[in-house]
Amino acid sequence: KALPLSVPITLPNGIIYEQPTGLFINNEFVYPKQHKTFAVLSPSTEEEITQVYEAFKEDVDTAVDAANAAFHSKWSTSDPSTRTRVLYKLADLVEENAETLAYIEALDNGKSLQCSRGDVALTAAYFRSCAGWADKIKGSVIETGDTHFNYTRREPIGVCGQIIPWNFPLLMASWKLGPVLATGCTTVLKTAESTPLSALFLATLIKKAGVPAGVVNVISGFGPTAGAAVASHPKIKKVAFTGSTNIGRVIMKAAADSNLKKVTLELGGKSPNIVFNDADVKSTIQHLVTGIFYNTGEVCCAGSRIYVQSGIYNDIVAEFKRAAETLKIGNPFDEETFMGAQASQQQLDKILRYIDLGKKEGATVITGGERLGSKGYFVKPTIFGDVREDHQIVRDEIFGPVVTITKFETIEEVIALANNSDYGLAAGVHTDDLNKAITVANKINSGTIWVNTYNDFHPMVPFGGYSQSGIGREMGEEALDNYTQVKAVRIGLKQ
Ligand code: TXE
Repeated sequence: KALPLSVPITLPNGIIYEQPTGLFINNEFVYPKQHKTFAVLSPSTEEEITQVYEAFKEDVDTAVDAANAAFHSKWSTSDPSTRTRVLYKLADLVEENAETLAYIEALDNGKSLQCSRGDVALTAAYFRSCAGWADKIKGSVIETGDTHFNYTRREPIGVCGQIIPWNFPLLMASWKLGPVLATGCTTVLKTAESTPLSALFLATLIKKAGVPAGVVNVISGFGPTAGAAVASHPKIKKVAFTGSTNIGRVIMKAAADSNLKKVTLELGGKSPNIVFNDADVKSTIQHLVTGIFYNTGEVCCAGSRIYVQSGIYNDIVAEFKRAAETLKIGNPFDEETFMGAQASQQQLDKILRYIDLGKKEGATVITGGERLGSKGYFVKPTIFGDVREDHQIVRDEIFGPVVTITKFETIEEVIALANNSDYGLAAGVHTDDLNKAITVANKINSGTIWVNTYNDFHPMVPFGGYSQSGIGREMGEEALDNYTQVKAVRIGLKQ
């Protein structure tokens, strides 16, 4: 029996909602050509939530054709206030459906409601911020003397392909779709295979907000098939990817080998979180906890390498251990839960493998170091001490609630330690001395530095990686640059 294009799902709060299962193309949910489906699991129960339809290359072609037709409609050339209006409306609709979206996300990704509610709030805030940008995209007039008149235009780049991960399925969709809608581009967005549900639900809101057909197309599917078809599509002018550094390389190669589409990448990290002797212990502990245990550590900019100055080291270790041990882990729908489940069996296995490796490498487990229970992908908050810089648990992105803690003496030493990484996504600095904070911030090789805070996002503050953590920026004015290109017009004037 064929899977319907939408199925009723009962959420743990008793609300029944209609979950779309098809591919969202031209503002309609449609069947893929092959009518194949795949299962979506709940990471907290390991049970199937529903099946959804799977896109392959031929479906990507259909979606790109829709996006291409929409790009050549009035959408990209009419008064930008049209786009402002739909973005404001979309932000309002996200807020009106906030609880449903938060529950879908917790069900599909396993994260706690505390986290998913935060994601929904940031999603609405980002769409609203993009609404404000839509009519503020400007070119310039360039003076070269009276013989010529020169001006530039910032034109939308065209059809985009966007590939997102499973750790923030809704929020990453908003970081991708916001600039598309603000600049007048169109897109085919592929969700991660383990978490397709919230973006499909968001698609219903996109239609309700008045986004014209074909502007946003959302497909569910796997990386090597649908994802690869997006990255190498000849009609896609720009690809935006968030995911692993390895697949980032694959995307860049596919872009180069096909049509040299523009590429932005938001990849992995191994971000240092530095605590100086003069830091306020209470608030710093809070930021260390948020840094590594928020969203079960499945955060690209997680503060996964903690460096503490010797004078405060013992206090911080004791307090941090205590804080980790009092965090509530478990059922994502329990209002008290801070950490829900890891997003997938694959992710659980990877984290447990690294915990094992850390023990074998000779590091000391200060707390945690094991799975919690046997049903659902739960891992105890884990702190490793006695680590060496060449340990793999200090070098590799684990993408879970696992952190290393190391003692240091001087500013110079900790800057060198912090920069001893292939990645460069984020860093934290905790100190009461602003001069020290700025000195360290200037010398650290990363796209974001948080001082006396961590994992602290704002729609106006750009985010992205140095080194192997990525190319390009999301949010802020910088995000718009990736979706526009500059045309220079030089006119010879009759003398
Ligand atoms: O990532 P993938 P995985 C890191 C994290 C995690 C590891 C592996 O360390 O443990 O990566 O996760 C699509 N062509 N991050 O294997 O494969 C895929 O379908 C085109 C950090 O899940 O990179 C999904 O939509 N697309 C990260 C997306 O890429 C392809 C978030 C991410 O999956 C593809 C996620 C291909 N050949 C993982 N292969 C972050 N920066 O936040 C896969 N995909």
